[in-house]
Amino acid sequence: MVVRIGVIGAGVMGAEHARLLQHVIAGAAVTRVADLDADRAASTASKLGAQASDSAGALVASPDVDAVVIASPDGAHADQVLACLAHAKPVLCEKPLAPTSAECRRVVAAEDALGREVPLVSVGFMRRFHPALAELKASVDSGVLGAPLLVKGSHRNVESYPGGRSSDTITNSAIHDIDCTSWLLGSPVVEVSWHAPKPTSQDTSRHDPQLLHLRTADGVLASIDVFVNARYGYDVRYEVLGELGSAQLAPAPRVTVDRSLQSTSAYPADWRPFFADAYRIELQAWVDALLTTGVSPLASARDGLQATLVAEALITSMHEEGRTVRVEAVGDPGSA
Ligand code: ISE
Repeated sequence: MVVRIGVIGAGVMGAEHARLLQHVIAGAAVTRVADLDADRAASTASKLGAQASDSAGALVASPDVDAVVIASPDGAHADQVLACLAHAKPVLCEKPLAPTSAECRRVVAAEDALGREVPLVSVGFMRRFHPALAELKASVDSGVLGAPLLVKGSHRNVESYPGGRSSDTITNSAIHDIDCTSWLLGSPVVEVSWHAPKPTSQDTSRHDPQLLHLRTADGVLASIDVFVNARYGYDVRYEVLGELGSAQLAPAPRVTVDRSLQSTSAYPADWRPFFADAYRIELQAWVDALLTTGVSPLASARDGLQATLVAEALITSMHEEGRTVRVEAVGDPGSA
């Protein structure tokens, strides 16, 4: 059996997901592609041997689509997920589930209202499937570090999307660090504070870098720098410091070239090579679930809502001189 997948959004991530689903992921086939740019949808579909749909809605409704991947602009996510729920089709929505908690709550409420035993919504927090981060989490869970006390993280892009604001850095990029920190520690973020140095001269349109303090219910304090115009390379770092030890991601470069008294290694230009294994493992886990129990091991709609609530608290702190802001906890089903 093969899961027939429609991909909404043929930009950087949509095209990558479509390529993986068509040529790498077992048990999946891409049948439809939709994009606001009809030419881009047509060219992406043609390369895959799929059909281009006239709209996201048409793709979701199409009888040759069993499940949907959403990789459209963040502001379109919630309505497109709601369309998938209306057609009772499983959906993997790229992060964030939505940039506002109000939109996320609409999705959670709609999924709850279906009353299905198996949720339909998965959210693409792919770092949970990054082998090195999974090993880091295993170190924390094993107790070898003792009780975690501090987390230090860095999330650095070479250059930002044009036209982004300081809040977009939080809802679009730092949303990964928010989910990843809580997932690593197995404890929700309960309060935050936002800080920033003078902005880089490379992009004065937003606070960049930003420094995010996230405190979990277990009392661990995470300090994460997010720098979307770092220029030197795409770089993600994590260290967990516990009472008895420390564990951190090994440096990412895979190859070091030694020559002429130099030892050099290259940084990737963006997240796709850095997290290539994570995206592949995440997609395969989602498709495998669709072909068996349907119970997705990916992040849920509630995880998406929780991450966006933390992001909104950080934005509040940003607008209020970095004061500490409490984060509302997402309850169990039926309480969102
Ligand atoms: C992008 O959407 C991602 O998901 C990347 O992992 C992140 O590093 C980047 O900042 C986001 O824009």
